[in-house]
Amino acid sequence: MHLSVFFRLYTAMLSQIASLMIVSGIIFIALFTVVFFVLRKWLRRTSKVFVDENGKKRPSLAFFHPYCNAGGGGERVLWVAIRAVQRRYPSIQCVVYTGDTDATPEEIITRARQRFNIIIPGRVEFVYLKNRAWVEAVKYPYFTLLGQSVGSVFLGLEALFAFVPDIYIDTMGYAFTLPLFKYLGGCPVACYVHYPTISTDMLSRVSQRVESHNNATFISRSPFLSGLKVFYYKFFAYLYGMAGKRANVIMVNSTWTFNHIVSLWGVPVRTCIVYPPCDVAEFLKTQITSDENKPKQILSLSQFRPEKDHPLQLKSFHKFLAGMDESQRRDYKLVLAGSCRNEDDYSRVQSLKKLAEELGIQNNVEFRLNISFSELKQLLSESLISLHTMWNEHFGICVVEGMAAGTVMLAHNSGGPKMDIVINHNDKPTGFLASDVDSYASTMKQIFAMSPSERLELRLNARESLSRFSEEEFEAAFLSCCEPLLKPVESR
Ligand SMILES: *[C@@H]1O[C@H](CO)[C@@H](O)[C@H](O)[C@H]1NC(C)=O
Ligand SMILES: *[C@@H]1O[C@H](CO)[C@@H](O)[C@H](O)[C@H]1NC(C)=O
Ligand SMILES: CC(=O)N[C@H]1CO[C@H](CO)[C@@H](O)[C@@H]1O
Repeated sequence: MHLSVFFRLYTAMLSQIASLMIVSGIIFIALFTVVFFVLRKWLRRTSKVFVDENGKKRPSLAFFHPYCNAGGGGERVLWVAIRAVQRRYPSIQCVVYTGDTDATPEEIITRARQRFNIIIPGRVEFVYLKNRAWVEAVKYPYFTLLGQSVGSVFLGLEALFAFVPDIYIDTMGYAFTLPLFKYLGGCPVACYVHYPTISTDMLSRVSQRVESHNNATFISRSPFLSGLKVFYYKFFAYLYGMAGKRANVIMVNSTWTFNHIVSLWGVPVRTCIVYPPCDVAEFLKTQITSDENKPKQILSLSQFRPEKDHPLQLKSFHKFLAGMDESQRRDYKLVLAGSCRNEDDYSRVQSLKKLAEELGIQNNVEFRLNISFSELKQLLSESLISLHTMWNEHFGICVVEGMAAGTVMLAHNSGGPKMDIVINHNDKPTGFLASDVDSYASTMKQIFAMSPSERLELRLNARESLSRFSEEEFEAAFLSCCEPLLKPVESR
């Protein structure tokens, strides 16, 4: 008897609590929705409006590029994109969110002109962000990925409260700002990705417990901590994908990035490759003529870093020379040119010299360290073959440079050289690919055996193919990807 009373009281209390929770949940969601929409409306209403000389509102396109004054490859992309938009859609006002609070708009525009030779035809409006430190890695010694991402959302909020654009483009890879601008800002969003914040390579490295950069030994030693780290990476990759796939237009800078972004974000139909403009103007200045009077010289141009795989170059060259008699061998030379950044690089050079001696090719191999740009151009102009051996390089700007300068390219059959650069043009080859000592050695032989006129045809074709990486091609591809966003606001 007692028990059943107690039981009835108990169930009554439970149902009270449940209904209370449901009601408060509904109230919370309703309140949140109201606040969200009021905030969204208020942001847009109070935001700055640009008008033309007739007092008509000008649509705005904002670029999120907190380091717009840095002068690197990413900034070249930014300025060429702005110039392209201003030329095609003069009615659209371009805006840049920047954290370079120490530079005036004039200084930033002047630097773009001096650094990249890019003249911005119209006016660019700058929105200065004070809290750029929120996205700097040094602030987050642990959970760097998550820290920087949360930081970027706060920086994005600062940007959004300062100005609400009609279209938003992130050009620095802060994918978590995309949903913010899309939902709270209420505008279509696009992004240009140079490099995925997290890559599928990283995921597999952690799960195989390999020590590498940003590793800690105590984590890779312990299965439990490694497991946690894998979970953290997977969780982060999931969030990254959820944020990234909000973009209406996704542009990536290479096939490598395309593959990673498609596997993480999962929207191949909205993802397109837009090659960034490569600065090879200096190399294009040299005339390409017959190489019959050039010395039989192979040039390898790269920093002395382990992944560049210089030993493969020496071994291949050794194999190539192996079948020749002494008088023939004397004609051939391999030049390894590159910069030495530190002690490690320097000791690598020492061991490469030792390897050359062991192989007995030291008289045919020359090392040129820390050469100047004019020496580099000189070397390129007097070499017949450019040699590249790095496995799975994401892109390979040195491969583009070698082809622009008119050498016959022999690159590694993987990564960027295989997918993006040394590919047929006009159905004709633009260079050669190899993957091991045997294939490198036999391809060297094949190239030297070609007639100068055959090589000339290939070299000219290679240079012509590089127009894919020109500013004109970039502009055309960028505008055509963004047209679905830009066209509607232009005619509004
Ligand atoms: C794409 O961006 C990454 C990171 O900046 C860079 O390493 C790579 O070379 C770029 N690709 C091209 C085609 O420039
Ligand atoms: C090459 O340059 C680097 C940095 O400028 C310097 O530290 C290094 O000592 C130089 N190495 C040689 C061999 O000149
Ligand atoms: C950042 C870091 O801790 N890197 C370490 C990763 O593991 C290698 C090999 O043990 C170390 O040399 C690095 O210092």
